[in-house]
Amino acid sequence: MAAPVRRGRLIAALVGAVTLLLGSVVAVVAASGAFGESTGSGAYAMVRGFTSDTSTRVPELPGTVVNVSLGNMGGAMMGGSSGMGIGAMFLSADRATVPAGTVSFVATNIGSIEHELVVLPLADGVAPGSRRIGGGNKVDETGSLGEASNSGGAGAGEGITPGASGWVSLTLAPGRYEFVCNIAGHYADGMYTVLTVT
Ligand SMILES: [Cu+2]
Repeated sequence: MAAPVRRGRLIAALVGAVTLLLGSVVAVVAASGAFGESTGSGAYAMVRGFTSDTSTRVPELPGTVVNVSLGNMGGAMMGGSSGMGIGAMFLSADRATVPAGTVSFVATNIGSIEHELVVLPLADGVAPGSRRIGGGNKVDETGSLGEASNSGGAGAGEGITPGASGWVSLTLAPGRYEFVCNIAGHYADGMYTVLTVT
């Protein structure tokens, strides 16, 4: 009678060990998943919250307003001394399509270095991000419809500083447009998106 009891205990112990092992694997996977997330949307959300404190006062703007976020991972937003560098950059708009006519863009820098928004025409069938990168690690701005690169103001300037916004109002015909940040190297690092005007 003793042997089956012992075997039962052994099985119980084995099941317990396997359960523990599985539990820790699940915990590790969950932790790494959470970490992967936090370098993306988590950090992004954090910075978005932070920028609601921005001192930039954006005036009432005409037409359809498109809010554009300019940013980069790493740098000051990750603590500055992490040694992670600037990291991947992004440019995103809160709408993908707008009706033709007056469109106002508010570009807010939620990153840790200067950025800008330049609006370029994008031919049919051409993917955003596929412009040739030329001298100075920039793309050709020929045909630009306008830009928001003035920290705390309208139109062209010296770049939008971290936490600040710039804006520009344009009259857009139906078609496709590519938003780019044309500060050296930023387009290549992912700062572009597409807007369709209908
Ligand atoms: Cu940029």
